Amino acid sequence: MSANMRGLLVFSALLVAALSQKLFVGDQVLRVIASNEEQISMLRELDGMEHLQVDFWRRPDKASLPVDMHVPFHSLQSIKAFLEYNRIPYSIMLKDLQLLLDQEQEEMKKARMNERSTNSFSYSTYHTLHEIYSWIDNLVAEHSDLVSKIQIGKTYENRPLYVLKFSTGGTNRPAIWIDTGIHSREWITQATGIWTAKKIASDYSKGTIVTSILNNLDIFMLIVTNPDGFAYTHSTNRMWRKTRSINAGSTCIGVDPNRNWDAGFGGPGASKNPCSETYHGPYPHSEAEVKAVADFILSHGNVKSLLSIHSYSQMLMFPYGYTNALTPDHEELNNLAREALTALTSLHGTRYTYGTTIATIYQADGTTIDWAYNAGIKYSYTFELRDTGRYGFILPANQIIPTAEETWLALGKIFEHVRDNPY
Ligand code: BPX
Ligand code: ZN
Repeated sequence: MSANMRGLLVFSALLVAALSQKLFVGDQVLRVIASNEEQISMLRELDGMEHLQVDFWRRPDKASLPVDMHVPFHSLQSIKAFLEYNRIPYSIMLKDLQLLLDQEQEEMKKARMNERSTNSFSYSTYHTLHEIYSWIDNLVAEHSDLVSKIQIGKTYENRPLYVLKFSTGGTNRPAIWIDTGIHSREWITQATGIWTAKKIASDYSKGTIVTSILNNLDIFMLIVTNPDGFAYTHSTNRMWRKTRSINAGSTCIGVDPNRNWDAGFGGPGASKNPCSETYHGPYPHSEAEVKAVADFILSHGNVKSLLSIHSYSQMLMFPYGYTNALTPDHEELNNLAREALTALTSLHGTRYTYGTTIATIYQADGTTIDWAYNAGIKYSYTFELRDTGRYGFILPANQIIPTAEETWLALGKIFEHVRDNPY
């Protein structure tokens, strides 16, 4: 081991020991190219095996899509031997996850600034829950004629769930719902949500597309949809995805909030194993965070579009994920996706794929957008933001603004379509 590397290890340990952060020294992310169904099902067997602790960053489904798996240092030898023995080709995407996490922490420390106004906030940095919640209060204070904060409920650990409402009046206008961060480790999504909310608030008075949108529609944004998980990604385990609820009869914590919705709940595109990252939970809407959103949207009764933002993979998807059946609105949703992505790509050349969830990424049961669509919300989409796996969930902070800017162009096309196609 070089002195340099030893230094880094000591540095990592010191940096995070104070916060009792889980370390990922020597952990790797492998990109696995399965060539047939048999290999796919062998990979699937690894899901939720407690001793191996394989964490799928992109899950096995179609042989055409690579599988990305985060493998802890302690099981690297056996996983690599397993892949080689079964002649499943792989490459190393990230050769030491902790090095990337150390860089991310350093950048966050450098960027600490005063947080008294949304203008001095650093949009090109990742932030803690506390910082985001005070930023929300600042935004509301600075635009009190346009923006308000609604508490729609509390999390399992009793944190408030805050929705930003952008409205220029009317009574229960047709509305667009945007949620980011339902999977807590997808940090680019909360960061994009923050930038987007600031953009909406500051563009309104400028006579832009936002003006005509907000003269017709309300926009609701839930920026930290999974606050317990998000706080945990900062305090303890950067790679946490699920909620933080205790599972009866298991030592494993948390439910996948994007498998917990009442739409195809419990099917094969989710896991019954509480130790899996896609555990669907004991029953639909068992998670306080999911129930709060579902209740709010249903009681509002006039939501016309639901946009649920994830990362990574660069995809724009629409229902369904739980069945191969196409919706009656397939053509329209598909055309709008294409139009939105033409706009997105025009800015930085970022390429997305699009289509139904099941055809584009994999079968997923109990997802937000399928529930929304079945609840009558026609324009229901999921974005999978940058990247395609080079950095995965640890997207460098210098990509926040380019990501938010290009996503904004796609959102604009969807907003306009919703405005111009009342139903
Ligand atoms: C997202 C929305 C609806 C159906 C599927 C998705 C893909 C999403 C998931 O499996 O819940 C992928 C991700 O964003 O969670 C990334 N990941 O697999 O960790
Ligand atoms: Zn996700």
